Amino acid sequence: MKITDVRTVCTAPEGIRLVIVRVDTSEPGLYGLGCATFTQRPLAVVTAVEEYLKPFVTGRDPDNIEDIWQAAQLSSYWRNGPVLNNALSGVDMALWDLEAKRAGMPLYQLFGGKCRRAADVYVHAHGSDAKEVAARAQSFIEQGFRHIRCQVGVPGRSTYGTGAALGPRLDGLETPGEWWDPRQYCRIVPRLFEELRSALGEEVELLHDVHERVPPTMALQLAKDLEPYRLFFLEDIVAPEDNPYLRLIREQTRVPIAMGELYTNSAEFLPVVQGRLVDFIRVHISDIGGLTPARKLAALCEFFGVRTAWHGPGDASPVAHAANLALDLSCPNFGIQELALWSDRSREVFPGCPEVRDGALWANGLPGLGIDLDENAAARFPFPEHDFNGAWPEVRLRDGTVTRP
Ligand code: GCO
Ligand code: MG
Repeated sequence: MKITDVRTVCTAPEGIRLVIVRVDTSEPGLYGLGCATFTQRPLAVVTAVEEYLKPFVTGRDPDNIEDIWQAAQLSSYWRNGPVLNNALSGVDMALWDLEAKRAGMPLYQLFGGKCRRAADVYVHAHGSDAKEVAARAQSFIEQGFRHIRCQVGVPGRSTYGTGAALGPRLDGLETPGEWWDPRQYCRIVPRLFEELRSALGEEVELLHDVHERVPPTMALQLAKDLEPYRLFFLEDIVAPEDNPYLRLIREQTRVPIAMGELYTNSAEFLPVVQGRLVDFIRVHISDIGGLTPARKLAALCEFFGVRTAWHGPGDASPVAHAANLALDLSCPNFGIQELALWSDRSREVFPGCPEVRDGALWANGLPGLGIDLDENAAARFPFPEHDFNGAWPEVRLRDGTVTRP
């Protein structure tokens, strides 16, 4: 058997740019799907797949997943960046999908079988003030969810995770941006969780994402201020570039730390796992090159007592979620799975989306990733034309300094 074709399919059923890779084989009707979504630079990934990976892997035996991964990664000499890793992930996930389809079993079975019946998920309750967040969280609790990420708008500021009203745009700059104030945010977040605990009680698990938006020592203070509210985890408290601060934070606070959606290579995640500096690893699987490296990372984490919490936002496609789920079900050190709920549009484009029930994600038991791609439906949701092909808007401090988004 040989790989006969590799191509990308671009679609945006939720308005978020997704890139899917389909790998065809010489066996009629046998193909695999993978996720190659880097939503801020999707067209660069498409070029990497179509112009470089397609000619590189066409004609190879799709059974040789590890060899193809290693050879493709080294073929660019310079490696480990998000564009090439996402492209590689598209092919890699598709090869695992193919392998499990040929074996006639779900991918989690090929990975060693289920350690649990389903994967607990967390969902997003975001709002412009604490009352709105509490109301959304309450409605999720009523729908059976037990883990909820809560984000609140900082009045008049461009806050991650909320579409809260923005203040006046900064003027006097060549490119006016939205304005952000880390101190104001650090004062508001503990008050949010105080209100949430009194509105929702102790039973529900609450999570929060700092999104690397505050300087390290301010983040440490925030973690200490949040201790009384017993979070399930506090995410991306620092940027990957500030990894060494994690030791300091670790020594001074008992808040569980989740890190890693921005990591793209082992030089970033290895010291953090080895030093037991985090409780949860939150790598975005396609950003490190797909399932082949993610399986190794999961196993590494197991020996260091670090649990998995694979990144699962709206810009991880349902194909990526199916890949996450294959690991969630088969890895003993699973912690939690992030989930962005799918509308009927996504379910139409991706038949076989995992089922969401009782606060968890359930696999459908079909061979491979268990998910398909309806290309006609996908074509009805082309990429949006605004936003510089996906690039994120600038966020700036009050004096105009550009800051992390
Ligand atoms: C999360 C994330 C995302 C990212 C997004 C970037 O869900 O934890 O921080 O929302 O911001 O995936 O494209
Ligand atoms: Mg995050």
